[in-house]
Amino acid sequence: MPQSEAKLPEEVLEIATKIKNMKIRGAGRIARAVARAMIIGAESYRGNSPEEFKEYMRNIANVLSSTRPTAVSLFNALSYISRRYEKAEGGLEVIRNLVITAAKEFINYSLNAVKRIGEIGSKVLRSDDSVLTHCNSHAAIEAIVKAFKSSKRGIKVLVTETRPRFQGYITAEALLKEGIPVTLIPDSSVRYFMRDVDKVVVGADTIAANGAVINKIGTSLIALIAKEANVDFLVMAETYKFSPATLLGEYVKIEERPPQEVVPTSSNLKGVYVRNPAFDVTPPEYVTAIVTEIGIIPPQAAALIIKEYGWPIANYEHREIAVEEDEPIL
Ligand code: RI2
Repeated sequence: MPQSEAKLPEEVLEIATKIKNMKIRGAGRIARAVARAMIIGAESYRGNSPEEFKEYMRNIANVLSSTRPTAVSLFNALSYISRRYEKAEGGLEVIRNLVITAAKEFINYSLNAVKRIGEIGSKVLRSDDSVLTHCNSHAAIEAIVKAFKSSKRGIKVLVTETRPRFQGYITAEALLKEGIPVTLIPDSSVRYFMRDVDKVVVGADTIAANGAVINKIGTSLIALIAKEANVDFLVMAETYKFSPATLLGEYVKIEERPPQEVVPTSSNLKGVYVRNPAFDVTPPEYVTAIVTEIGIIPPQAAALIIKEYGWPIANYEHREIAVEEDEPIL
């Protein structure tokens, strides 16, 4: 049997499973993880046909692209890599190297982009700002920590719990480790606290061509409350979080995760329908600015970023529906 049809490397499947069950999570980290999986896949190929190798890499990319549907960073990473080897000619080693080089380039680019966003984003924060953040965004944390370390020692942070997966705990821990004063608050208390907030700083999973920000569920409610209170709402997002396909009219698929994340199976709510969307959409008019690695832009400039600095239009799309929406699960 050709290796393209054979079992894919265990390590690659493990990365896919970890993305699916959110052991690997965060849009940037997911993108770097699929790039790493492509490297592992390329290095593990034992056949000798370049065409069969391409088919085998396609299979790996398909497995990776069926893990989670919303963060475009995953699809942009795969497209960046596949664009390099799909049309290439040459022997197996030439093609294999193209995959590995492109994947390494993506990982390096991504790590540097997060750092750069930290530098640019940190300048927007003032020395005694009270910042509110939601979920766990590496880019957002990078900006807050960088600001704090560059002598803006008065900064303090309100962190939402971020139900149902409580990623706010990871953020609170990370900020605390840097010595930043942190207060953890329930998601539902955001309006209660907004009067004490100077800036909201969040990450993004995807940014659409019209500047709409797709981020962790609850983000749009926070944006609404920030707007009401006249508080700046800042989004930290690498350019590979911008979705090229939305420029061509495609909608962003919102992931619905298992209802058991919301209600434990042990509960006695038998027959109750439970919905668990992981993300929501914040319209551009609620976003003050988006901080990217190439500079700060108004959300209305999202289409320009896609056109000028755009990542190749994703060849990949999510092929699996995570949850049957209309089945009672308990
Ligand atoms: P960074 C996360 O999604 C959160 O929604 C977070 O705001 C976003 O990815 C961006 O994270 P999830 O994977 O790339 O927790 O900034 O569902 O780390």
